[in-house]
Parts: sequence; structure tokens; C-alpha cells
Amino acid sequence: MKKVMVFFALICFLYIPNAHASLFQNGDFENGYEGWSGELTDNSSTPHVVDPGTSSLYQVVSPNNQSEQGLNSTYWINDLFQDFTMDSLAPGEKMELSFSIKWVPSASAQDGISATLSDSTGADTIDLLSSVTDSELLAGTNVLVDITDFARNYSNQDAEIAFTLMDYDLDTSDRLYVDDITFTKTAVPLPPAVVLLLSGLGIIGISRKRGGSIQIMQLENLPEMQDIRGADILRYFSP
Ligand SMILES: [Ca+2]
Ligand SMILES: [Ca+2]
Repeated sequence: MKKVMVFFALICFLYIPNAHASLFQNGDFENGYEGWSGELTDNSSTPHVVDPGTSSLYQVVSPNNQSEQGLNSTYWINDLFQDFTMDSLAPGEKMELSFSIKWVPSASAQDGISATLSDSTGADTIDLLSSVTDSELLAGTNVLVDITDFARNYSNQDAEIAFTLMDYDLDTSDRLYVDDITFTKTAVPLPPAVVLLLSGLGIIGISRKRGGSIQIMQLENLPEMQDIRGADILRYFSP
């Protein structure tokens, strides 16, 4: 039932102004809930913005100072989210988002959770749990998602990451634990052929083979050089 989510992520955007965000911070909760916001939805489905640093339904707990979201007889949805400015991404770099998550519901077949990454309008939302099974969530798992396309589209723009816990069986003993939320930028390794080309070790050019792959050409193959096209090279630098 964990996929009910995107709808609730949109609710966050309806009620929380998303302006003047800074870069993502405090993904390991070592500074409590600094940088994070909370929203609790009551039994009449009215959302209430709360400070997770002071609400009893958000606790940084051991081990490792992880975030624990909870519910009670008044609130059946608990959102924890951070609005931030998406870091820029240079050509040839990729970005991954990782975090640990554990779900402790009273009834996994009925209750729900979600984890999303969205643009500032909520129109473009990534379900961060799309490849995670319920059994993994119940055991506790580390999630890694390639968000390169999202980061490229929204470089230096506002974005939101949200973790939501929902009760549907009227037993609000449910808990959600998250920690170590990390955005990692890495350079995409260049194909060996391109590295050789750049090193200039006696190589004077490349040409496109029929299958679309790159072929290194030596000096003696000079006549074939007429097949060289700049776009073939650029494709490797703009994956
Ligand atoms: Ca931590
Ligand atoms: Ca429940």
C-alpha cells in the first residue's frame, strides 16, 4: 500500500510556501531537525504545519540519530520534508540520492508510506521507493536512486524531498525511520577510447562504425578520417 504517495506530496506544496530555500542540509539529523519541516493531517483531513523540532511526533532517536515519525489518535498522516535548492550539475556529472529507511506499521497491507523528490510545483515527482519492496522496507534498507535527469532539469531551482507515514487501519502505532539522506555528485568516467584520444598518444582521430560505436584510428588509416563527425564525439561528453 506504499504507493498512495504522490498525492500527499502534492498536498505539501499546496500548503507550504517554497521560497528562498538553501542547499540541502542535515540529511543525517545530527543537528536534530534543523532545515526540516513537518506537516500533520488530522482526522478531518486538515493539514497542520508543525516544527518537527518541537512536535512529539518527530523524534531523533538512537541508534545513529535517525528520524522517527509517529502518529496518534488525532493525526493519521505525518509528513517530514525539506525544501531546498537543487545543486547544479556540470556536463559529464551524475547525481545519486541515497538514504536508509525502515517502516514499522501496525498492518503493512493497509497502512502506507511514501518517499518523493519533487520540483517546486510538485508536477514533476519521483517516487523514491518505486524499486523497493514492502519486505525490504519492513526489514530496513538502504535506497539508492539515480536522479541525474532531475538534477539536470532543476539545477539551482527549488526542490522538495518528503517522507510520509499514513495510517489506514485505525491503529496509529505506526513508525517510520529515515537517516543518512545524501545527494552525491560524481563524474561519469569517460570511455577508454575517449581517454586515449585526449591523451594524444599517437592517435589522430575517431570515426563512427556502422553500429554507432567509436573506433580509434591510427595514422595509417588517414583516408578514413573524412568520416569523423563532431557530433559523435560530443555524444560521449553529454551522456
Ligand atoms: Ca543520523
Ligand atoms: Ca496503522
